[in-house]
Amino acid sequence: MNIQWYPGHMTKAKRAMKEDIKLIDLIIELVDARVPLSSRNPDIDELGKGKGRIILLNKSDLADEAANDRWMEYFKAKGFHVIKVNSRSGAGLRQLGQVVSEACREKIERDRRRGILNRPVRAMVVGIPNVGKSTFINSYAGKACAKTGNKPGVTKGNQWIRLNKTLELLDTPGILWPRFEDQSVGIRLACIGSVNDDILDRTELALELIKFLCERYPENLRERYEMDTEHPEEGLAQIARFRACLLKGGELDYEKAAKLFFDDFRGGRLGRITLELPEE
Ligand SMILES: Nc1nc2c(ncn2[C@@H]2O[C@H](COP(=O)(O)OP(=O)(O)OP(=O)(O)O)[C@@H](O)[C@H]2O)c(=O)[nH]1
Ligand SMILES: [Mg+2]
Repeated sequence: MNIQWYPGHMTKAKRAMKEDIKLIDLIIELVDARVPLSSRNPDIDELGKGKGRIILLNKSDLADEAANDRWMEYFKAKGFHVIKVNSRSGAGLRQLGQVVSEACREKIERDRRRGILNRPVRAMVVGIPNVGKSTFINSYAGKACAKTGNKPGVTKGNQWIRLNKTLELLDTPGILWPRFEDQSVGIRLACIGSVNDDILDRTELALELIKFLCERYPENLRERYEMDTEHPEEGLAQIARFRACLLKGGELDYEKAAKLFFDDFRGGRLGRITLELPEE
């Protein structure tokens, strides 16, 4: 499978990010807890040199709890401030204020030495498309300031949101990178809905995910679709039969089955699943 999605607004967004980085103190990077490594944009480390850094392990409610703990340890060991959150419910966000002051301690002290009191911390919220940046901002602000939606590419331009006297957040469009060196990264990002899947072969993608789940989470497939997980190559047909996805002539509608399957997976209806682990 060759997965690629780099629409024009992302080129613009990346340029804007390079400009805005001069104005900010802190980068709040959201990663998707189901794919914490594949969902990290390799450009951020370079771009964010010298800035405070916080990683939010978002959508942790959709990921395997044991895996979440391992990923927390992984990022801590790399020296990041990291919090496990669910931006939709707000779980975990209460810790953020404290972590922001820790991550910006140097800046706050520098300000104090120069006699600048109470200048707000300016943070840029970054991450790949659909990872939950705008949802996080709304949840943290306690009101709907930023537009959200369950598809990639909802936010098209930068928007400053002034939360309170101590923190200002910059919402940014999710960006990918022009080429995935490793196609398994592209596949994982497509599975979680960070790549526009109208341009993809959804049935092929579904087969990839079914294969993985048959190995790692067979119980989840059995429970949801009564699937015979010994035969992953038959998995999509089984889903089509189980959910009665039929074409006019009575043949199986694989395209529809794949769509239902991804809706189930992305909506957490297959249970809590993590697609990659730190040591892999
Ligand atoms: N279950 C769950 N869903 C979440 C969480 N955070 C965000 N979502 C959902 O994920 C979808 C995408 O959220 P957005 O906030 O629009 O994502 P974004 O990162 O701003 O996306 P772009 O603007 O396209 O880059 C929405 O349907 C949210 O409701 C979370 O922690 N848990
Ligand atoms: Mg957004």
